[in-house]
Amino acid sequence: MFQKILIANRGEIAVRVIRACRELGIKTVAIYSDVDRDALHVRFADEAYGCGPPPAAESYLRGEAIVEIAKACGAEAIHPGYGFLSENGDFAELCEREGIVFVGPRGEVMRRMGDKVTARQTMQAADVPIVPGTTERLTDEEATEWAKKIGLPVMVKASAGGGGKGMRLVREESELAQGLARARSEAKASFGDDSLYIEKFVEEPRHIEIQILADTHGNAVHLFERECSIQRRHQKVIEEAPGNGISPELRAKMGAAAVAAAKAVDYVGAGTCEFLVDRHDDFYFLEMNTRVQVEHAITEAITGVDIVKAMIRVAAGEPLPFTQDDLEITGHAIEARIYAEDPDNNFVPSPGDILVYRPSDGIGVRVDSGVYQGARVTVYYDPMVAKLIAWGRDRDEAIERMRRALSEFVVKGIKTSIPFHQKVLRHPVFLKGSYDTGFIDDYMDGGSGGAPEQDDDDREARRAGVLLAAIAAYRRDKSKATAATPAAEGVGDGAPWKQYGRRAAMRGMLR
Ligand code: MV4
Repeated sequence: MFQKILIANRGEIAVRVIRACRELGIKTVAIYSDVDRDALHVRFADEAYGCGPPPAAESYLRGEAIVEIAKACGAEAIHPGYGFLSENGDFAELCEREGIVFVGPRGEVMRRMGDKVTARQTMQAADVPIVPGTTERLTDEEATEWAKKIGLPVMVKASAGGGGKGMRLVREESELAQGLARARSEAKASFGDDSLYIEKFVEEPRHIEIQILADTHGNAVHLFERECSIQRRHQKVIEEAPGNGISPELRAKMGAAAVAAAKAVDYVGAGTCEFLVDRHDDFYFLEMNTRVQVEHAITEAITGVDIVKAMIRVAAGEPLPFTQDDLEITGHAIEARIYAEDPDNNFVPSPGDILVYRPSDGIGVRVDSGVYQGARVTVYYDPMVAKLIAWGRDRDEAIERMRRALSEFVVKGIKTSIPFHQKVLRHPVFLKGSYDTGFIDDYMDGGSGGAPEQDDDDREARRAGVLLAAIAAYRRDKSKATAATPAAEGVGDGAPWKQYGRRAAMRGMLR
């Protein structure tokens, strides 16, 4: 096992990795930019070194400087967390050349998955179902021909894209030329690569992803699925594990597909296969994330597996300590990503000093924070300040715990997304678990808190029908369930964190 690891990241994920290292008896090295000198991850680490000015390109993205720090302080491995250098194949190879273990798959594997056309070819060869469409880089003429062959609507996607960047929906033949031109110029500007491919548009899909773990001895397992359909502008807001209404058969099929994907590329470490699931329960590979993900904690909650420790162990050459048959799902977990954003003002970032910070606690609650009372949230990095994870024996209990935990969570000095989470956690469609990736646009006004965005009339009408049915079903369920769930309504209502703040202030607890 390693003696010392450098964590090439900041915030809650750096703290998460440091915690895993501490349990494994590994010394930790943090790096920090000039605005992060007093950050939580620096306080948690055994050693810390400055890596440059605030912009990430001049600090957390300086691969060569980071490898030099690792070599100078005697760290044998680098854990990249998520974001920053975590999916940079060149950085993984730089580490390898310099004799430092990169905690993750080989650079070649990251590049293969990072390029979506190559990823689709790889998955097709491994018999993993992909969204029907093309598996080559297309000229405009080829794209037009294929769009007609596949049948509209289609998605035009950038091969270098992912996560919703460089993507265009084309519903009519007359929109095709413009869709192609826009996707191509956006891809060129964002990625310096304007290769495009086309997929059949999957209507009202759910985002279901499978967590995998693989070691250097040829073992690969899946840790079941997470449902991440509650997204706003391709940013996940709430995730749950397991997914809603995923049958054991579908789970087994998707798990086997994800393991086949991992084996096809000799994957090592933690990874995630993202799938779209349509209303017939057909599933299609979208992309593979070759890093630990923000939402890994809900999988930890339902499996008991410490994913970050596992990825460090396999990076050190140890075999996975369990087989697929050892793994099972216990209960249900939900994560709310708490962002320093103002949900009443179109989610604009809300930087500032955290004047009061009292995270939730108690049975079934986990908080992974990147901040503390007195810390400053700057505009330089991702505005996620904490993850709140609630576990329950079943989904209803997880929801009740999440509502209770959201009502306890106190953050003052900056705005947070907590009030938005409280609204989602009370919405009948969410409670029913019958949502897809359109949830926030269709039911939460796109999250804007204002007028609903213009939408297809037809879809609106269909949605209205679904909503009325859901509310009726919710009322029926609730009248049946009131005895069992007396605190379901009311706990998270109003603005309880203000009450907590006021009471605390009256007791003289606030400075
Ligand atoms: C799609 C799709 C429908 N059909 N591809 C968005 C992010 C990127 N990972 C892929 N995305 C989508 N690709 C086809 N062929 C719908 C989406 C999509 C989506 C996917 C997952 C989670 C949220 C989403 C929100 C809007 C669109």
